[in-house]
Parts: sequence; C-alpha cells; structure tokens
Amino acid sequence: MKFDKELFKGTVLNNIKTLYRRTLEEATEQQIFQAVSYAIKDVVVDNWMATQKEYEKKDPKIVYYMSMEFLMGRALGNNLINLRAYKEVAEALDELGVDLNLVEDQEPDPALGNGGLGRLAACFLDSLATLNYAAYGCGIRYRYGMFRQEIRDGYQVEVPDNWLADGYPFELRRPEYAKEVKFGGWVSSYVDENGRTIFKQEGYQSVQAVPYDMPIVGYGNGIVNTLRIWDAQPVECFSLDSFDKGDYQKAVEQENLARNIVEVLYPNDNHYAGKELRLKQQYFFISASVQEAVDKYMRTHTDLHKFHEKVAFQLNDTHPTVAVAELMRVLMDDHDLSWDEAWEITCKTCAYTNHTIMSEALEKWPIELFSRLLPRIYQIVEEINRRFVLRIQQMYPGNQEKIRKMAIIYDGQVKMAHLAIVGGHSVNGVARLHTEILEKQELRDFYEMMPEKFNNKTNGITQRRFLLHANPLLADWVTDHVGDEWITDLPALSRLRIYADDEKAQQEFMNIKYQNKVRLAKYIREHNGIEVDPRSIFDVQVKRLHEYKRQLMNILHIMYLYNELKDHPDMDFYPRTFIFGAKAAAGYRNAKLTIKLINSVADVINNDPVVDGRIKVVFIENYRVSNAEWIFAAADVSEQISTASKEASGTGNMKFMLNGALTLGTMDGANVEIVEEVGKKNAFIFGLSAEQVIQYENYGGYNPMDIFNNDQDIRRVLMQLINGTYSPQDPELFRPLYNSLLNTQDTAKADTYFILADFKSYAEAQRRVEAAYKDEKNWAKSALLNVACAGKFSSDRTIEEYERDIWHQEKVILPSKP
Ligand code: DL6
Repeated sequence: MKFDKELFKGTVLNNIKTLYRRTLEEATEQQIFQAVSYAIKDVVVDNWMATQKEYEKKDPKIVYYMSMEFLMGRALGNNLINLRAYKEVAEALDELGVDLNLVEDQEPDPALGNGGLGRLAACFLDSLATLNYAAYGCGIRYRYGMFRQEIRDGYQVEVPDNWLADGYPFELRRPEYAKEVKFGGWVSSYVDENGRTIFKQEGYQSVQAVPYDMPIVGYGNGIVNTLRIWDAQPVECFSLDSFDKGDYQKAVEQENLARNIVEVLYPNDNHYAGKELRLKQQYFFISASVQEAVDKYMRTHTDLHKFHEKVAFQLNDTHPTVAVAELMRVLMDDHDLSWDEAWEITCKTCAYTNHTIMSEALEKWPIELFSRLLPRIYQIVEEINRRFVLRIQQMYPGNQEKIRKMAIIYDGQVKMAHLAIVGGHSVNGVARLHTEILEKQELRDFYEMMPEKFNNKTNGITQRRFLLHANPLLADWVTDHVGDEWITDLPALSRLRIYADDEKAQQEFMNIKYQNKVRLAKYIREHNGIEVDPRSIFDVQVKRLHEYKRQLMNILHIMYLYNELKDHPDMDFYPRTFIFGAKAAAGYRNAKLTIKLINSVADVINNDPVVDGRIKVVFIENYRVSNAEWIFAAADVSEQISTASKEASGTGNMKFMLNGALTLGTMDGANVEIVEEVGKKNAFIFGLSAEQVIQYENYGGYNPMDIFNNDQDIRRVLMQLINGTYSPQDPELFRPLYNSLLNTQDTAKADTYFILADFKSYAEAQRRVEAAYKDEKNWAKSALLNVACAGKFSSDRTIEEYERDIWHQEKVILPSKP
C-alpha cells in the first residue's frame, strides 16, 4: 500500500473524534484500537471493492471453504503485514505517542475455532488471497467464541468469551444477502402438470441467516477475499397487536431458535458431542452458504449444469457434509433439475477433507433426530443411500458386510463421513501418513471401491503470520541474509543452508532466539508471577489438551526428572523450563485433571530449594493465537509426542520448526515429513511407530502392568499420582489418571495411548536433547537448518496442491496493484 503517513495520522485522530467525541489524550486504549482499525479498514475496503469488481469482470471459479471453525486470531497486525504497511504504521503511531504493540493487544482474538482444524482454515484463507484465487470462507458468527481459560487453584475455569462486546471493526453486516433457513415440519409432495413430483416443506420453523463479511487481505497483491460468517435472526419481528395464540407461540419459538443457534461454539476438539443444536448449526450455515453460492452464480449465469465449472465446495471435515444434500435440494426443488442432473453437479462440486481418525470424532446422527430436524434433507440422504447401496450390491454381490460397513444410513444412524465420500469427487487426508492410514485402515472399503477419489494434502501454515508477524527479529535477519522472497515463496528459505556452519550467523541466530526468550520470560513473569531463566532450555508443548497428545507423558517425565534431582542433587543437569499451554473441553475429565496435575507439579518443583531453579514448570493460561505467536518464537524444543497414528497432521509442529525449534516427537502426522525435510540428526525421534500401535490395537498384546511391575522409575512416578506427593490435601485427586494408565479390571482399557510403552524411549530422547543443547554450535546449526528446511510447510504449497488436484482455479491479477 502506498502509505501517506500524515493522512493516516489525521484519519486516526478524526476517527477518535467522530466515534468517541474525544481527543487522542482522552481516548482509552480500546478506543485508539478502534480508531486505528477503522483507518486501516478504510484502505482495505477500497481494495476489497476493486477485487470484487475484477472478479465480476473475469468471472473466475470460486472456492467456498465450508468450515464450522475459523480460528482467525487478531486481524489488525495481520492486515498491516499483508498490506506491507506494518513498519510505516508503527512509525506513524509512534509519532503520535502511541505504541502499535499495545494497540494490537486491545483486539480480542476472534476465537471462532477450537484448534488445528480452525487455524488451518484461517491459514488457507490467507494463502488463497495471497495466491490470487477467488475464495470465500463460510462459517458461523458465534456470539461467544472459544471460552477464555482461567486457572484458579490450578484448575481450568471456563469464562465466556464475549469477543463482540466492544464491537468488531473488521466486519461488515450484509443484510442484503440474508437467507431463510428452515427446520422441522414435514414434507408434502404432489405431481405437477408436467408430471414432476414437487416437494414442499411445511409446518416448519425458520430463521433468517444474515451474513457478516470480514476482509481477507492477500500479501502485497491488492486482493481482498471474504470470510462470510452467518448470524441468525428471527424471520420476522412479530408485532404484539396482530397475532393469535398460534402465531405468538411460533414467533417466540423462532426468536429462541435464532438466539440459540449461533450462541456458542462447541468447545470440543477431535470429539463429537452429538447435540441437536450442533446439527442445527451445521445445517444453518450450510443452507445459507449453499443458497447464496447458487444465487450468486445465477446472477451472472443461466446454465446450472456448468455450476461446478465456476464453484467448488471444500468441506472441512464432516461438519459441513449436509452441503451434499442441501445442494441437491436447491438444484432439484428450487431450480427444477432432475435427480441425475443434480447429482452429477453435486459430486463435481463437493470435496471432503478428513482431519482425524479418532473414532469419537466421527459424526453419526440418529435417524430420528436427523429426519425430525431436516425432513427434506433426510429424504434426499435416504435416496442417495438407496442408490449407493445398489452400487455396493452390484460391485460386491451378496456381501452384506460391505453394506454394513459402507452404507450412509445403517443401524439407525446417518454417517456423515460416508455421505461426504459418496457425494463428492475428492477425499483427502492432511499428511502423508494420515492419508495412508485412511486408505489402508479407516476408509479402506471406500478406497478399494473408489481409489481415484483419494489424495493427500499435507497441511501447511502461513509464514506471514507465524514468522513475519510473530518473530520480527528473525524475519528481518532472514531477509538480510537471503532476501525477502520467502514471504511468498517459503522454499526460498533453503538458501539459509549456507549459513548453517557459519559461526557468526549461528551466534546472531541464537541471539535472536535469546531475545525472544526474554520477551516470553517477561510475559510469564507478568502473567504467572514465575521467574524463568532465558538461558535455560525452553521446552514447549502448546496445543489442545487431549489424551492422545500425551501431555500426561510430558508431566510424568518431569516428575521423573524431579525424582532424579532429589536423589542426586549434584548431578549434571542443564536447566530446563517446561512450558505448557492447552485448553481442555469443558466436559473432558481426564484432560482437565491433567491441567491440575501440571499446575500441582509446577507448585512443588518451582518452590523446592533442592531444585534451585534448574527445572521450572509453567502453564500459560488461555493459550490462543495471539500468545502462541510469542511462544513459537521463543521455543528451543517442540514437543510433538502424540501416540503414533493418532495426530492426523499437526500444524504447531510446523510453526515451531519455522521459528527454529527442534522437534522432539514420535513418527506421527506431519512429524514424519518434517524429519524427512530436516534430517533425523536435527530432531529427536522416539517411540512406537504407527504400524506398531495399529498392530497392538488390532491384535491386543500390550499390558502396561508389565512395565509398571518391572520398571522402578515408572512405578515410583505412578505411585506419586496416588500417594499425595502432588496433592497432600487429597491424595486420591489424581487417581483417575493413574487408573487410565493401569486399569486393573480391564487391561484392554488401560493406557490406550501407550504412554508407559513409550516412556523410556521418551526419557532417552530427552537425554539426547540435553546433550545436544550443551553443544552450542551444533544446536545453533540444527536450529538454523530447521528454519532453512521449513519451506515445504507453507500453506501456499498446500493450497497450490488443492488447486492442481481438486479446485483448478485460475489466478486473478488486479490491473493495478496498490
Ligand atoms: O488438519 C488440521 C488439524 C490437524 O493438524 C490435527 O492433527 C487434527 O487433530 C485436527 N483435527 C481436528 C478434528 N476435529 N474434528 N472433528 O481438529 O486437524
């Protein structure tokens, strides 16, 4: 953007005046944030209009990225980065006596997502805009995003996240695109004069879906795409003097339906709660998005048979899968297409991404609920299923087992993954290992029947947020050494390789890491009241709390190290700061108890004079995109220790790598590809392989009791869970965690995530970490090589692969870049 400093400063001051009737000196920090944001939005909207004009002119194919979650993080800093105006704006504000960092800190994190799946969607939108592709993100404008986590007495407490309380400057209400979405009632049908059967939903309740648009600014190319999130409102405001009893009742119900539907994001990651409201949310945003996509197409085209040439729907996991049936409904019921015509268009338009193999995350809806809530959609799903079962029978005559395993409707349930696979033309996993497991294990029957649909798209992250914005010192250093191409071409980082052995470069690099550690240490002091030494190894595990991610193994290992230090106070021990950050789903008992355990262990170890500061344990409250940026920049060690086969990809692993942390991990998800890029020498790999884990799961054979009985160190640590070492007031407090590892009643249910099986190998890998860190030069070399080899993990690469194999869009270049 061509930046006019004086104009910008004037606009900010004027905004403060017109919005708040105040001067800069009188304005609060929040008011200054709003005023600055509106000044930036002014520029963004110009580009937004220019982009949409060009799209109208060029009529490119549009991708609709359908997702229940978009974990956007703060917009102001990111917009400035992508407008290439960050430094100028910081300077201009400085002249006004305002610190841009403090202004940025006033922005709530729009936390409309849980974790990796929602953050991936946000990275993809950034890359699509940067790569000049026309795209919409379609989602829900939850009034309360992901809860704010407070830690009280070591326990997680969930506090509502009212992110809209002060008004959000980077959104635009678009009532002109509102859509009606219908729930419940029944379907009547009749044959019209042309012999066609007409279906009509009657006796329904409905809500008005009203879109809010957020601009998605591409990096330095003037493109501004749109994240469209839908709010719900009652269809009509009823007037108190003109209703009879029935109308009144209905109006109140519609009002309640509207209020509830977008109230809150379900805070479950990799777990499906099966709540009716969740299905309502899914259909709500999908129906509105599909209707709008078809309406938009019809504004400039006449032939719906070519819809798929101009539109792609990417379904982010199974949550948006009703899109398959909704598109069929709109094409048939609203636009008079036949079943076969509608089916061909639907299959060519929809594509599905699988993000997990965790069985508890697989969405299955009881027929009773599904058909009651979505009667017309259910009819369509039934017909899709009937036809699909016929295909199975033709292909595998007499094979009932295939039908049992593959039908969309079976055993009283509607299986959303099956609907997505059958109703789309592409099924992708999110890392190579994950896709292989889908093909060989989880979705094997589908893969055998339709192998052409399956493909892999290894995830990626946007370097604009996770290096350029998150780590300005390193970003500048990289640019000074190899130029700035990496900002839009991450593989250009490989040019850094020549500096790996250069001592001066190593020193500069480690000095930047140190400064980032100082920045994080300050944050920890201010937020946790704990002093940590930036010269210690910063060993970090930040991600959602889930048993398969094995934060429990990490803290058990810390308990083990503490035992070692107590037994041998003079042992050679390199100081280590263990940093955790994680939210647990509100109803996930073992996850929440693990948070309490981490905090209890921290209390004991941090205050033990024998330890003398050599181990510090820190739990960072309310882990979210904004503090994540600081954490990645400061990490030495990236803990990616999930049970092999369980983490579909992971994307935190890539953010750490890009910031020069070394991976300590299992051969799981994208770790496999990270190690492939950087080399085993520059990472610390341990534990069972995915194949071994799957083997154990399929054939039994693992008994953690054997390990408990034969390993003194492990037994001691586990006994400390139930003897009050970390909970003297209530020695039984951590018994559920102990039981999860050693279920003496049912060994098949003990340690389902193989913590004890991997413990020794993990401890040994941790010893390798320590030894390696002591060798400063070699560590610097490895850390630098991690950055140099991170090129593959840009979401720009991932998006280009989606383009090549699934979406086939053409790029739109604006005639005059800003
Ligand atoms: O693909 C994004 C992200 C992966 O990196 C994580 O490995 C995976 O756990 C996550 N999956 C989910 C699934 N949620 N549901 N349903 O969040 O996706």
